[in-house]
Amino acid sequence: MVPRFTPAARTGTALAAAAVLALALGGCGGTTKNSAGAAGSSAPVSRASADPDAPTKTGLTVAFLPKQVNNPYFTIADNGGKAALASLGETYKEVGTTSGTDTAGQVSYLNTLTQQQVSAIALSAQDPGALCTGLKQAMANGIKIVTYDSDTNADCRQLFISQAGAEALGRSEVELLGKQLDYTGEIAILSAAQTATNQNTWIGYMKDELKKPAYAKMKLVTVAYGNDDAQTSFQQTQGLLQQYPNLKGIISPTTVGIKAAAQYLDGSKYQGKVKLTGLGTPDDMRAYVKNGTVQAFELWDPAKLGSLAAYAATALASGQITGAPGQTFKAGSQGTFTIGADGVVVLGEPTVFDASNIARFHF
Ligand code: RAM
Repeated sequence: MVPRFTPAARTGTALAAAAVLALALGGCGGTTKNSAGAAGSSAPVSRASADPDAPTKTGLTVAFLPKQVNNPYFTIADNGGKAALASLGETYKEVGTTSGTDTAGQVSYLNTLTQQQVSAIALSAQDPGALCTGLKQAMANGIKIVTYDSDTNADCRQLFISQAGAEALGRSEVELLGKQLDYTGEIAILSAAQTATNQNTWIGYMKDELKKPAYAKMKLVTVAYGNDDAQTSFQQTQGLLQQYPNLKGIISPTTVGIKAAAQYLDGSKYQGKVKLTGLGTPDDMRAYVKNGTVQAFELWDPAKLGSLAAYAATALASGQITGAPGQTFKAGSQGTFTIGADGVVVLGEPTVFDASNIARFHF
């Protein structure tokens, strides 16, 4: 896949690459491994020693910068962060763009937060490299950076709060669809933005899963991009079905995409015939499970993801952790979490929703 960058994003990526090179030339040694959900890495973020017993600082401001502010998924996630910060007595704010493909907009919101000297930023990145120059500048100014949901390159943040193991997520979506198709037929993926780190990581694992002998009769014909925009995702679904008349299934690893695809299938002759799975919220998908448009899909609890990001940001800003693997921090009623390789913290296992359990979930 050749990623498409906006001119601004391209400039950002080039600057980021230059910054990474400068760090490498500056003698910052060590290598880090690319792990589940991490976008790739080069020079590690410098990590001073942590004081696990340091008191939680008061008066902190943690800013959430999601991929897209008007995406219901991020409303739930960021409200989870807001509630966690309220329980700690810290200040929450949220800023961001209304488009999932406005990388230049995300960079500009980031730079404003740096000027405002917030204590920490929780970011869901539209692109793995484009924000790196700004993120490194923020970190140089003492601002702690936690990515959540969608990572940057690992050297551009202290921690990545991953919704679930990226590999398991990618493979399980293929498995969910395979079961429904008797492991036979043409399938397509309806993704979000072409540069989205999280979707691209999952798609990488989906393609790998499809190489297994069990999927020899299943063929991925294309990956379409709905940009986390309802209308674009709807049109892309329509386009897929027109272009591939033998299409038997669609995986949409985005809450906006799967909802739009379900909406399209529901009103079409393909309803129940073309299978759809992916990542959706139970509230969005309830009606489609009820009427048979969708059998099963999965997700984690977005509010818990946002909450965990807020606790992690607070622990970083308080000096209790620095982002090094093996360090632990407390996340209120969610318990204690351990930082893994490359500064990745995993929320937990996703839930598979179907007619048997969807009534129990409300988000
Ligand atoms: C969309 C966004 C988000 C992703 C979810 C599943 O809302 O693309 O990044 O994690 O779907």
